[in-house]
Amino acid sequence: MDSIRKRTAGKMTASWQSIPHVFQFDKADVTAVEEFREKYSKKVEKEGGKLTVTAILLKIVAKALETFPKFNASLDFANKEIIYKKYIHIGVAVDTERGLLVPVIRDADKKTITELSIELGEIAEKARNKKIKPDELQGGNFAISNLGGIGGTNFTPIVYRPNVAILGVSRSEVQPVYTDGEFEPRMMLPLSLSYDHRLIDGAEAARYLRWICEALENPLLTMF
Ligand code: CAO
Repeated sequence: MDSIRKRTAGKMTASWQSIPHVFQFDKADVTAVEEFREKYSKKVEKEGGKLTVTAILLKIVAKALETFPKFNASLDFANKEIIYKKYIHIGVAVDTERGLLVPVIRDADKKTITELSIELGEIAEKARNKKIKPDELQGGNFAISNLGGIGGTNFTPIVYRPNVAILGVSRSEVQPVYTDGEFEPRMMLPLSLSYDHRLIDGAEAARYLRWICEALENPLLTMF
């Protein structure tokens, strides 16, 4: 095993053995998000970023973590304490030739979608070019794992300890959705949420994931 495989193996074993995982699934209608991406991709490109679904999700998830502080917390199980974080740092799973790396976007809530697009592109490139520093892989409170660029209808990522949840993103596709007596072609994004049932209850997880779906469908909701 090389150092990355050893690290991944150690972290995954520790997480899987200590966290009672539950998985929640949902689907977001991202037809409007795709229109937005198409409309503004050139603008973000001019500033040096790629307006991807992951960058948009970073913005929405940052707001979701603010709204649902339990998902931005960690558990000190020995002392039976919940540690609520006052900052929003989000890890993003990056597929590299050397294996999985999870660089962290710090203070995601304070950044614009353009800034997040630029930073995501930069850290993913650094991770792939072996330029990422150890401290850039640490300190995340929540993580996003997007396998949609590769494919698949759904999956259940493992929560990265000491996080208490992780969002899995699968491939969006056009599906017939029944609305007002008719089927309409809509772009649907399958999402999964893996969470630590010691801290988070099923109803809270369902509400949190629904909130993310509704925010993708109607971003004004994030401003309440
Ligand atoms: N549904 C459909 N298409 C998607 C998609 C999704 N959910 N996510 C990405 N895509 C498409 C993009 O639109 C892009 O298409 P174009 O080249 O035609 O524009 C292509 O897939 C590649 O996307 P990207 O990588 O440029 O964009 P991103 O910012 O969304 O993703 C990153 C960045 C780092 C998340 C991704 O490159 C990656 O490494 N994913 C793998 C993560 C992983 O290994 N997870 C498993 C960890 S175990 O939990």
